[in-house]
Amino acid sequence: MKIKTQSRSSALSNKIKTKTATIGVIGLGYVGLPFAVEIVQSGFHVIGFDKNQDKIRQIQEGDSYIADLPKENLQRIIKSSRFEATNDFSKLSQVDVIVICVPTPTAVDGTPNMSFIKEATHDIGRNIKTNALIILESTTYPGTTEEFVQPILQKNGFVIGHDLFLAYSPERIDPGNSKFSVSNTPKVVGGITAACLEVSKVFYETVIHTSIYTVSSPRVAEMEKLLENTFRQINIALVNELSQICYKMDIDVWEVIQAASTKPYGFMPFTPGPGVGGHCIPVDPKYLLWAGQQHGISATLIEAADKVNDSMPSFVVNRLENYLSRQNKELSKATIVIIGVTYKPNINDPRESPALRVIQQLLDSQCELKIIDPFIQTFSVQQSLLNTVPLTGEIVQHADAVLILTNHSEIDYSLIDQQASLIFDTRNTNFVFENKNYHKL
Ligand code: SAJ
Repeated sequence: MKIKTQSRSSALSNKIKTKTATIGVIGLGYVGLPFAVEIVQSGFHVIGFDKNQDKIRQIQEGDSYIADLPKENLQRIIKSSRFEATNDFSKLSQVDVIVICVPTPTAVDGTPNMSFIKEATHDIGRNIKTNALIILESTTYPGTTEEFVQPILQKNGFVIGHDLFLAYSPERIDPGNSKFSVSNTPKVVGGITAACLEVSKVFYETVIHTSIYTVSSPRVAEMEKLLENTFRQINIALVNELSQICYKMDIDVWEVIQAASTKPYGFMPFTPGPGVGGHCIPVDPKYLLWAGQQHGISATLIEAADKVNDSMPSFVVNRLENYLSRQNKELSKATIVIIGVTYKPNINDPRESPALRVIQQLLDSQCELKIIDPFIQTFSVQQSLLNTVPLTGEIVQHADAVLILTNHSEIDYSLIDQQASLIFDTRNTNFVFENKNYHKL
């Protein structure tokens, strides 16, 4: 068996090294589609799979729905005829390597929703050929690859590590980050067997030319991703809680963080804000919390951090109300200009954005809102569809306050500084405000 396995995995490695392997990517979202483009650009034929026919159509029309993927790049790889997007999963029979980049949401009670990984794995099990490599990249609870994915593939008659290879490698896509991309961010990989690890290492070295860090098992790789993002969630909660204490003690929390950052070792700065959004930081720690609970350990630190981060939208609204009352204005009768809907600056993604929770609370308080976000035209807040409007001097002049929730670079902050009667900046925006009624978190 060992010799045959060796020849099978080296045959696959050779197909990868000679770029004659066909690569499949399941899930063409903010992780899968840019990765598929990267793989085509490194010389492979790629088939992108997604259940969403609209996405397939948009891709075929060269219309990129991913802010980090310029449509010119997408159109170029489509013209190269080395990329096809399809929702015909029977074409999985044509691929030698398949990367799974499907969503891994959590239910309201924090339970992992494995339906997307389950469906993708069943599609693969029904169609994939022998000697193929499957790599799960979706963030998930430790044990998923070995205890959830592997058994489904084995039920289709495969012997993992012998006639099918399986590994886990966490995606490290940072939306909006122009410095770090797939091709220059180190990749962590854990294989079910040594042969699985070897062939997945060859894949990443060939495709993204970045340093590959191998670990002893998929669950180590699954767990390290959760550490990466739970580390962020807890440290963001720390500075959020610090901002609440500093506010009460009339201490500038930003000055405190800047001073602490002078320590050249043992400290890493995070910034307070209106809360924590996106599809990673609010979600990934819940997998760690859930995994701990399954093993009788209640990860109280993660729960406490969630509570602090979740308290920030109300903290922001209460402070805004406080600033308005100093001008004898009532929040319920106020017109507020909101700057920024997305969960972080210079991207077009509003998912889980704390701005949505602030906006909801202000709407509940009967405020009139003028919402500015150059990256978003319409968005929904609890069943109601809202529109953004362009920033104008008139809108700012007639408002009782400007609330900066997401500090996109292209916003005209000087206009706000000159015309606003009150500014509450929850992001310590990189602009020197001279407005006499300027407050920051
Ligand atoms: N946030 C703060 N204070 C901070 C940092 C972030 O309030 O100091 C808020 C942001 O405004 C946002 C949320 O937290 O609402 C998440 O921000 P993020 O910078 O963590 O951005 P994400 O969610 O896009 O996280 C991704 C992650 N990438 C992957 O999971 C592959 C994360 O691991 C990256 O470290 C992060 O990008 C990054 O560094 O930008």
